[in-house]
Amino acid sequence: MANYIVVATWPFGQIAVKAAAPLLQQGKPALDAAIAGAQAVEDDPKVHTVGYGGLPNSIATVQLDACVMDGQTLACGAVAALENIRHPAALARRVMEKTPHILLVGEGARLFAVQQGFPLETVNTAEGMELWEKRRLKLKGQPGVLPRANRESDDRKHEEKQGPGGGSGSEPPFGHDTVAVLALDQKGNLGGVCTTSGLPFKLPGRVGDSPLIGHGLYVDNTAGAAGGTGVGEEIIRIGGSLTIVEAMRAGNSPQEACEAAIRKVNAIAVRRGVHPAEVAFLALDPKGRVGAACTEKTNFTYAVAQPGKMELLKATELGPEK
Ligand code: SD4
Repeated sequence: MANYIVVATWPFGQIAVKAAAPLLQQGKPALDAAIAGAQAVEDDPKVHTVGYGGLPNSIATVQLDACVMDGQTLACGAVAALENIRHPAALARRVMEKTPHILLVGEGARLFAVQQGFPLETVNTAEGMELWEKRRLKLKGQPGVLPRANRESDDRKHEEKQGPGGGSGSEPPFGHDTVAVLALDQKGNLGGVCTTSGLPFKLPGRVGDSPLIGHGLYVDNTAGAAGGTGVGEEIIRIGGSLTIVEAMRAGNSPQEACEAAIRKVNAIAVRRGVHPAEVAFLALDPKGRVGAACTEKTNFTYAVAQPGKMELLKATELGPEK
């Protein structure tokens, strides 16, 4: 039987693994499958935190962030604060393949997209704008607020019932959610993608962890793959994904590596007075073992597809050490 596995963050990760698994089944490379999975989420207007229909920043503009990484060659590419392009993950791949660079931002990234034949589109949707406007009135124009401040009790009730992302492909809560997709193909290669519209109401030009190699994503066939979601500032502060991959290289399982990274996030969040930090990590090693952990009250779930099986699992939640 074919031997592959693909994992993706949050309940809408099910959309990603459903799109990616058939490609892995056909023997396609991990990176192709991960990008196809991520793109299915980018295209879904019901997912208001990734790609088309993502929630805008403080000036009502949707700015998208994404990166991709190939575990065999360590080739990687990324785009950040990208406007008017629906598929930032595919564009990140073009940066990887067609330029000597790794990260293009803002207007430069958009110009490169046009040169590469990507259509310029309005990625705001009426529904996304309506949600944004509703919350803007409640926030009274405070710019750049982090998810906890963005959230309302209705989001929390929704999450208590269904978890963030709100059931398969349905309405996610307002605060955050990124799709990180990690795949292991039949040849034993790892590939990964991280794509997001970032924090709603972020300041224009704000870049989170998601397009930063080593932070929102890191993939290396010789150690493993990891992706992050949650408050990007707290993930960047510990170099989240690279920390996890290096812990796997040192002999830890993906689960142990994710938990160690969350303990580190927790300790720093307590020190800085921002606990709970709202961070989650997902990891996959070259043997196909999966790990996932999150900070308290994050209620992080992730989708897993492998031959003959698809599941939505709940991550281990860790509070600060007493
Ligand atoms: C960011 N990490 O822009 C992203 C947002 C996110 O769950 O993942 N939210 O900071």
